[in-house]
Amino acid sequence: MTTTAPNVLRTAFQKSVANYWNTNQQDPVNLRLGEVDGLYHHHYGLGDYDPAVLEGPEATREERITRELHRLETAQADVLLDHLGAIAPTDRLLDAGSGRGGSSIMANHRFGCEVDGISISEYQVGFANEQAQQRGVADRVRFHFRNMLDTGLETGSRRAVWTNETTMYVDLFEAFAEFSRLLETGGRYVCITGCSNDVMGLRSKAVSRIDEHYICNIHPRSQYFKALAANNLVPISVVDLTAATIPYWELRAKSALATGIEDPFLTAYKEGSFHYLLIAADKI
Ligand code: GPP
Ligand code: MG
Repeated sequence: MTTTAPNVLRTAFQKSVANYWNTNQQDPVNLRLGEVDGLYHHHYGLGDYDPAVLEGPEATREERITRELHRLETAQADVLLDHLGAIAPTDRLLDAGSGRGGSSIMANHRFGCEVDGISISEYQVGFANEQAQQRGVADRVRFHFRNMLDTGLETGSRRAVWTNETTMYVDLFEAFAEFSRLLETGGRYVCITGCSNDVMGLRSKAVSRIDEHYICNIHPRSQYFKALAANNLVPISVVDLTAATIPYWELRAKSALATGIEDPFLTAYKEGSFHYLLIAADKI
């Protein structure tokens, strides 16, 4: 059963974020990629693109680029799942900020486990549940209109929790307190995020443009580790994925689906003011 907790949207900020994702429904950069194989992602890509996609017949060039961008986004979700540790079919996982459901559906496919995804966008929850239905996994993968800061889910019920590019929408101390509560002892939290580089001081113009574009608040790298330590979450892996995500942005900049945010990402990564980071941490 999919469920809703009371008072999901509590602040003006949360309402504006929900409104963005509820009304931004015709986003071709996400829908055209999702249509490739029915896995709809709301995150970026990892790995080198095949330069051959830029060659060959002009008539099918855009289609080749779209498929390649989608392949890199799916590869990103696979890297996240690789860091969850051993997951049994009897385990329960939480996808905090589940978007249109791609990562959750991949996790169930890989591990056979139950996955709950939560989002503050009712549109996204509906879309993702429809995907689970179509794939015949709605009994194991469920999406709910809930707030990751106060999920209402059972304490200690999760073997793993992940956030795939969603922590820039929340206070990290509040979010990690809730994830820590939900995890069993020894359970794993995995985060892929974009974070600003404290070594460069305050946020760069390019990072501010990314915040403005998505209505988010990118956190400094240091905040992640302070908030993990404050919530009994002990890092086991920290992977700088910056170099591996740059090709995705370079290919996306050549696509007709480009949204205009490609240059700020490329500038921020290349100037060193911003990192694409994976952190895995265990609950003690
Ligand atoms: C990805 O979603 C982006 C976010 C969830 C927010 C910002 C992330 C950072 C790492 C800063 P998307 O797939 O909806 O974005 P787009 O429509 O641009 O592809
Ligand atoms: Mg996208």
